[in-house]
Parts: sequence; structure tokens; C-alpha cells
Amino acid sequence: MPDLIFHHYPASPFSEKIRLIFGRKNLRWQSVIIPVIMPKDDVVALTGGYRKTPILQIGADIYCDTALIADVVEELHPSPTIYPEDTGAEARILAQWADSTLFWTVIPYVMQPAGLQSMFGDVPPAHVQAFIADRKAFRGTAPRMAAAEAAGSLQIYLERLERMLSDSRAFLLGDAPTIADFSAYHSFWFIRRAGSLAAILEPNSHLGDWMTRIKQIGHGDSTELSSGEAIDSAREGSCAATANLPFHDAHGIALGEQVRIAPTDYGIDPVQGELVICAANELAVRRTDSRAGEVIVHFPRLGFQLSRTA
Ligand SMILES: N[C@@H](CCC(=O)N[C@@H](CS)C(=O)NCC(=O)O)C(=O)O
Repeated sequence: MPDLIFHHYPASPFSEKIRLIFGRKNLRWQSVIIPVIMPKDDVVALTGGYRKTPILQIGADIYCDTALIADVVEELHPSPTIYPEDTGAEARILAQWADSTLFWTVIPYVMQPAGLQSMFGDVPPAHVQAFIADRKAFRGTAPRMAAAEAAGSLQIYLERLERMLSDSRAFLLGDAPTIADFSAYHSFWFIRRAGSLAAILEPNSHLGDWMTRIKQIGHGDSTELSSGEAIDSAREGSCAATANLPFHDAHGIALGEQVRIAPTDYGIDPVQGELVICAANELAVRRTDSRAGEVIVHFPRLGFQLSRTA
């Protein structure tokens, strides 16, 4: 099996989603800790511009966005599945809601002064200011919910999920965890780190028990790798074959053309290269970096925009 090189940082909720999936599948993986704010020169050497956290590297293949990372991990290690035959489609839709709507309700809730105080208690003020400035630029023009709306909405979402779990179900869609559980969990994991604001979770005892069950899954078995070693591994590694995924045209852009791919929501830094995968669920470009050599950077189709470079 190819080595899984995971680029992340401990406090990242989306990284926690994938660390738990590694745990569920009892995997060994290599852990590269990356900076929390820009600059992220070693990340960008691999991705060509994409800066969100986390990314998964397998040799010279770089996978962006946890929706795609989860699919890649499932394909390599199908058992136990996180996309069961009977509930896989519901799980994906619930996961997409959790990774977008729920997550962007939790962020403004946690980023209130009380949450910031808990998370950055001992951090020098200059670092906190640098973090706030970085995330302001990262969000760009994406609308931001006020803390009061976030708290009110969160209450409703919590009650709905609590009701799903109270139906004597161990996990959101049945007896085993699916992608929906991992996607919903990481937002609540983030709230737990926000000191007194975590009290909003307390009335929901089924949700609390569910969080305990998910936490117990653990993170599998990781060993540390430096970002320089990861770049060496890309330069020395090979890329996976790209020809086996059927071409799925929605843009009138052919394989082999020079393109730009960027997230549609926030952190919209584009990646440029030669289009080598344009499949139903996945896009990828081949690009060359002076340090990482030739790499293929992969994205899910959902949440990304593809355009021809001028
Ligand atoms: N849709 C993305 C969202 C990833 C995301 O928003 N990650 C946050 C951290 S949890 C991030 O990139 N923050 C800015 C940064 O780390 O530079 C995914 O599923 O991977």
C-alpha cells in the first residue's frame, strides 16, 4: 500500500475529520505539521497555490479537500466502509451540509471574544492579530454570520441531530459511523475547545455520548515527517495513472489544455496546470515545481471551478 502523507495541524477541524477516518480504518500514516497561517511555502510547493488545510499526499499525487481525501482513503482501504451501500448517498449529502452550513455556523459562534480567549489564552497578542488578519483575507468576500445568529442556528441544528441520535442509533445513520458522522463531529470537536461556549452542547446527552464514541475511534498510527522530507518524497515518487477515469465534459475544455482550478467559496487561490483528469467527481492538473518536481494536484468537482487559462 502507498504511504499516506497527511499535511495538517492539531487544531484544524477538517484535519480531525480525516485523522478519525484513519483511526476508523486502523491505518498507519505519516504526519506533516504545517503552519496555521500563511506563508506556507512547503504546502504551496506541492499544491501550486491551494492553501486550505488539510491535504493528503501519496508520492507525487496531492489530494485537496477532505471530501476527495475521504474518497481516496476509502478506495485504498475499503474496510470498514464509511459509505455503506444502503445509506451512502444520504451520508454524503449530510456530510456536505455539515462541512459547509454547520461548519460556517460554528466558526462565527466560536470566534466570539470568549471563544478566542479560550483558544488563544497564552498566545502573544501579535500572533492573535496575525491569525485574525490571515483568516480575514482567507474568507475574502464570503458573508459572515453574526454571533447571535450563529448561536440561535446552532441550537436548532444541535436539537435536530440530537433527535436523530435519540432513535437508539449509535451513529447518525445507523449502527456504524459514516462520512456524515466524521463531518458533523469535527465542528462540535472545535466547539469543545472554546471554553465556556462549549456549554451549548451540554443539554444534548445523546450527542454527547455520540461524541464520546467517535473520539474513542482514535487516529490510527502516525509517525512524524518534516515538510522537507515530504517534498523529497514527491520529487522522488511517481504519479498515479490518470487515464482510467472517464472524461466528463461540462466546460468544453479538453484534457491537455492549460487550466486554472480554484475553490468556489473561500481560500480561492487558484492552481494552474495541464488538465489531466476531468471525471464525474474529480478534476486534476499536472504541474512542475522547482522543489517538488512533477506533481498531480487533485480536487473534487463539487466546490471547485475550472477555467481555461488565458
Ligand atoms: N472544503 C475544505 C475546507 C477546509 C478548511 O476550511 N480548512 C480550514 C482549517 S480546518 C483552513 O483551511 N483554514 C485556513 C488554513 O488552515 O490555512 C475541506 O473539506 O478540506
